[in-house]
Amino acid sequence: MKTALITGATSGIGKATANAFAREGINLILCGRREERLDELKKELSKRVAVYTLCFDIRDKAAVFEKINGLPEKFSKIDILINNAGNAHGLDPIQDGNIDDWDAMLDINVKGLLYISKAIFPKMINQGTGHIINIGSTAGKEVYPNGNVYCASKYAVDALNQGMRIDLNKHGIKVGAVNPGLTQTEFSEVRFKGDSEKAKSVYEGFQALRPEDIADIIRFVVTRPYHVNIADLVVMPTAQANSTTVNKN
Ligand code: NDP
Ligand code: 8X3
Repeated sequence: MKTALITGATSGIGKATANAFAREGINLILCGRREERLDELKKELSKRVAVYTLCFDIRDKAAVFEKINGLPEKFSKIDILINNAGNAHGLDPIQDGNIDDWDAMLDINVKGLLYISKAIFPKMINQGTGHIINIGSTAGKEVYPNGNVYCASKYAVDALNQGMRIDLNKHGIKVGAVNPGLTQTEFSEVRFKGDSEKAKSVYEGFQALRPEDIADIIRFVVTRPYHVNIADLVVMPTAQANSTTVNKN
């Protein structure tokens, strides 16, 4: 049986992926900051697979290494890493951007992803096998108005996805990205700092992707034979043509 570590498993795409993996019989290490949600998920998914939870802030470098290096023997072999934790903070013209928001996006979406990956690389290299999936975004393929620093963080994920694939190639480790378009999760709640009306309006007038749609694709990606690596995949709602063209009625 394989084991997957999923960051940002308490909500949205990460949570849906945890559910999809449990149905696939993949054991789980679930990460996030909201302990209660991790506990609930563990209770539910333990009916199907072995589940271990790690509660920490991905920005905390020491905590990342302490938690990953302290995994119990049963969970110490990690076959699949889903680098999913992340959010947008704010949607402002760059000249009006909030520096704390910039720090949050770069510290979580880029540096946090790097810390987690750095803690797990040695395990996968020792095993001579492993699969890393980086959750990028359409925002990492095309910049949109006011997206500036969030887009930069996702362009960085795109670059890191390519860099990891090149440097880990000789170790037999698969690396690929899944880049979603508009997906209805808690993403916009976080971006707009709890303004639920504003968050809801992002997904009004068209059928956005559901987190389960992305989870199903991630499940497909990790269940391909070893010699098949889906390196970079972009998925949008049918109503979305690019970052700025959405068919709303
Ligand atoms: P959610 O807000 O629903 O989920 C974000 C997850 O990230 C939560 O589980 C949260 O857990 C975790 N997280 C955030 N900050 C931290 C932190 N500092 N330390 C640890 N965990 C953290 O959003 P999504 O599911 O939509 O987002 C998941 C990924 O998908 C992100 O990388 C996002 O950029 C990407 N994405 C989303 C799209 C969308 O339209 N929704 C489209 C394209 C990409 P907790 O708060 O418990 O720590
Ligand atoms: C999330 C998609 O377009 O809201 O990465 O930035 S978008």
